[in-house]
Amino acid sequence: MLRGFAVALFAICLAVFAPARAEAADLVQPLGPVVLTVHGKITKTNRGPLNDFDDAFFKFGNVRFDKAASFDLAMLQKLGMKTLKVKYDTWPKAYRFEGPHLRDVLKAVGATGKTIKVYAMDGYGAEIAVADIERYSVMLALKADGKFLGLGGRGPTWVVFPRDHHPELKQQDDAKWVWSAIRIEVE
Ligand SMILES: Nc1nc2c(c(=O)[nH]1)N[C@H]1C(S)=C(S)[C@@H](COP(=O)(O)O)O[C@H]1N2
Ligand SMILES: [Mo]
Repeated sequence: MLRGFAVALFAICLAVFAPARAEAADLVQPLGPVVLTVHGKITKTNRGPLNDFDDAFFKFGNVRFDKAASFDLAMLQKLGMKTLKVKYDTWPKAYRFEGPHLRDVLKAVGATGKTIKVYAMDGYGAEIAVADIERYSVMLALKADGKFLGLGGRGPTWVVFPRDHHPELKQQDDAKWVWSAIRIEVE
């Protein structure tokens, strides 16, 4: 009787605390080259402050953070690769993109902010409302037509909106379609 009670109590404790612990678990360490760094209002991280020597490229861009979530390609792929076919008016053809949804990237880092700023290698940055990321399933594309987006091209990541699926997105220009994106600041 007492033993049964103890077992039940243990099971309840597991049920109550296990999900909370899973939520709080930090990200794994990237094994391959880091292609995306997320910082700002996030609760899950896997690295400490920017180091002036090691993080030379970020230092060059006057980037600052105390902790961040760094992703290699495998970590981004593990968030769940989605597919999206898009033809922008000015493009020569339609592309079939593959990558995680931005909402899943934000979920993985425990983002709590209302807007994000996506920055590219050339210093370009664009603000995107988290509400739009939720509503439109905005993609962080890693691949186009089966090939990884590379450095010197539009890679390592490219923000792509499902503009052919929503009439209101058709009116929007592509200022928020940041290519060569390497950093996201959650605000
Ligand atoms: N990295 C990066 N991404 C960017 C930009 C940029 O200057 N750098 N310009 C944005 C703007 S304002 C537009 S209109 C489109 C331009 O896309 P294009 O390079 O195919 O002309 O990319 C968007 N993404
Ligand atoms: Mo633009």
